[in-house]
Amino acid sequence: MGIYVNQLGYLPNAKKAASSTFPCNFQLINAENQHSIFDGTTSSAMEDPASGEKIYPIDFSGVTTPGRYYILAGNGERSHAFQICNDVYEKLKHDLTKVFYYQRCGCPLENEHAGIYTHAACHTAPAIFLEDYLTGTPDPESFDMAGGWHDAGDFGRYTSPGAVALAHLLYAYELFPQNLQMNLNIPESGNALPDLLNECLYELKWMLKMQAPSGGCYHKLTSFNHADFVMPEDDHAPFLIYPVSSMATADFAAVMALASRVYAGLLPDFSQTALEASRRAWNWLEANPYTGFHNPEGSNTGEYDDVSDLDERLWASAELLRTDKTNTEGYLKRLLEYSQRDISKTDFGWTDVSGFATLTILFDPLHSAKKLESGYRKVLFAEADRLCRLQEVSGYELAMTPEDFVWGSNMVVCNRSILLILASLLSEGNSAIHYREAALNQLHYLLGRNALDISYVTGFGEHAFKNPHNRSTFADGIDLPMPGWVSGGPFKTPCDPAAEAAIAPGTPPMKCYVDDVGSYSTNEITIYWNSPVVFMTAFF
Ligand code: G3I
Ligand code: 9MR
Ligand code: ZN
Repeated sequence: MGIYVNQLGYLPNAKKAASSTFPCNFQLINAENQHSIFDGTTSSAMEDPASGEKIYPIDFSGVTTPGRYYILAGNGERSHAFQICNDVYEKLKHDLTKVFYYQRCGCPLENEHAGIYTHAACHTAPAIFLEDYLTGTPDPESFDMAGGWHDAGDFGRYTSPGAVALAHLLYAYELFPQNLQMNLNIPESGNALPDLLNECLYELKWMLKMQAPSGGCYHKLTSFNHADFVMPEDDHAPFLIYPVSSMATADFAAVMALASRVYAGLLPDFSQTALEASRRAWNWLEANPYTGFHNPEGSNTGEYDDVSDLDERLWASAELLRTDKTNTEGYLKRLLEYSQRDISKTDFGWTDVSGFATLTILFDPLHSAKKLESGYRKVLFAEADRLCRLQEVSGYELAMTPEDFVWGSNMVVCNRSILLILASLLSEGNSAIHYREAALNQLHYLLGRNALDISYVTGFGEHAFKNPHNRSTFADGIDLPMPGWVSGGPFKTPCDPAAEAAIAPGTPPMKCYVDDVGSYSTNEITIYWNSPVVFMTAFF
């Protein structure tokens, strides 16, 4: 039995809703003085397929007075406490962004910037090619590949996931620069750049090292197998440069074009470097077909394999068309060609980046792809309307079907929120409000309005998850993880020993989650699960 709320809270002028598992009369109680300021009754029951629960929705949108509250039912059940206030997501936005600094590889994290979460420089030894490692080449050529962000709870650094995380962050900055000026207290703070761009630059500079002389980009830089649960500086396994893949190359081409644009007025030299790297990657793509990626026998680091690179090529062509005016016809030709293919146009994850193409086409002030705009608009609104319908039949106003709870389902939730935000930005009047509310509902789910009554962001909410599958969190001897991490979240077919032990077969998808450090398939953290939420909070 429970009443589930966004445990962080609500904006005063937004819709405010909660989910109860039982019908009741309820009061909204001021948590400071225990006075009741509102009373209401749950609405009629809804069967919620993703959680297997019968849900009785609660609405208290009428309350707009800032304060700290909880919901109290007639039977004595109460919800977690939450805020109503104007800057309710400010600190969240800051901490969600700060964790990218904690993922930095190749430099020490000093007390001045990292607080208690310090560690020595990690993974600074030169890397060698996988091929040389496998064949045991004596004295193999080695390369300085240091830098970038650790991908996740592991120490690997992978080109495509890095590009996707950067894309969420850089598009957020491009759309809402005024909301992303926060000081992150990182080594570069106080220079001429906003800290968000300082942090992204740390990853971008590393990513430039991932481009081979051919213009193609290496798929990943990892050890042969995942490290034990040690601090990063205690992991001394050799780091290996894996072969070039077309997926990595196309994601690289796209994100470097985007970066070239975002940094143009601020760091002209870097902007030029990024553009040239993007063009070289594009030329490689034009000369080379799809190349998949598979781990060699015996290796277990992330695969990030993709059966198609069309969506990546689509994104690269759209980005370059917008940014690079030296080959307009060449990019447009490919963009038209890929656009006609039967692929999604609305995803923002590592397997499917097509939504970034839609974003860049529809938000280009130069209208570089003018004749494609109406088609892309239609596709975007069709998907936004589908998501609105999904959340209308969900007891949690969540735009997910039971099948959508894949590994990292919270990313699916958040990327859907991004799509709804884009629909809101492209609409006016009541439609704009409608899409915005739907987008915000997804944040409420993430922060506690869900069947497990849990906030999937560390440090935010009375019942926030605490045990991410993250090597440094485990090995640092500090009780709590740093605040601001987003968990991967429920996975309908969990596949790690910790989750298999904790989750009974037949558990509904929304409940297939365990806050256990061992559960990599439900409770890991990654850079590209945090980045969409930075986008969301920057908008809200
Ligand atoms: O693509 C299929 C889709 O067609 C199908 O409908 C769906 C049904 O389950 O599955 C989809 O494939 C899933 C794929 O992710 C794409 O979402 C796989 O089942 C699922 O196993 C796969 O999980 C990935 C996981 O690695 C295992 O490969 C996660 O997305 C990905 O985030 C995760 O990434 C790991 C890295 O390997 C290493 N670093 C940490 C990171 C996070 O756990
Ligand atoms: O810790 C690893 C995690 O970061 C990855 O996402 C996951 C999938 O690649 O793999 C985890 O490592 C596990 C490995 O795959 C199997 N042996 C146990 C490892 C975790 O303790
Ligand atoms: Zn490292």
